Amino acid sequence: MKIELILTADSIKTERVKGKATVAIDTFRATSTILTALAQGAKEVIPALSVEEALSYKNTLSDVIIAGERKGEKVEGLDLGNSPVEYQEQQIQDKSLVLTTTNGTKLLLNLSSARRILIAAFLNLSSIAKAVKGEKELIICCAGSRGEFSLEDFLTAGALIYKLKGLKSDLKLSDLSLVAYQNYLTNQGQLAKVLKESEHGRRLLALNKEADIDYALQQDALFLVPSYSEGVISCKRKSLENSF
Ligand code: 3SL
Repeated sequence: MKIELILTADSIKTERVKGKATVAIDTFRATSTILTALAQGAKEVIPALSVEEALSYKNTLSDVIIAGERKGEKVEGLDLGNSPVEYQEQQIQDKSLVLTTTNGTKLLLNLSSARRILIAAFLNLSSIAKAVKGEKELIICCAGSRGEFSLEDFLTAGALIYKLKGLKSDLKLSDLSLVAYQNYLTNQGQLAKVLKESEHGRRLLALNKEADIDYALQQDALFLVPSYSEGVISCKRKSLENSF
């Protein structure tokens, strides 16, 4: 299996991902939030680029929750922000969640030409590794932050490669994938410390969101393989059996 890595949502080119199997990562916090909502029984998650677009779903969908952030904070008028720890099963179950975030939703929309788009974070790495192990080529796509590299996404990519190495012996890593893997090996015993010192970690700490960081760093707390297709993220119910 050949593995490539793209560092930011902004650097995804339609032609590069067209027809390919991809894994989308925005560990702080969009993909962690999406996984949490689906684990709590959300029917589907619909990424929206703007707050206006997200709110428009109130008129077209019943049983819908509108959520999202700008500058890390819940947008006024939305039902929820982007803090996975604030999501409650009673509120989410059987609802459609429309989510608009700064980088994560852009990542998914930029991947639209891919053949397969799976949603990953530390929370579901083993499930994702098992789901992609039969692919000949895989592109791991990180959201990054406002067009820049983000360490938490890079380390999540490295951790996914680590899991894949445990399942397959024939990995051909691009140089970036190799560095992500090596960086994960170096830091795997101190992820919380390293990531609380990172730019995104410091920004979340300043917003009193440390609980989101600790939550998002729980490896394999969820056994979900959500995929994004035709504008909607969904998850086969069967794969929810082992969650929590
Ligand atoms: O940009 C995003 O998609 C967000 O996940 C970033 S934040 O942690 O909510 O600020």
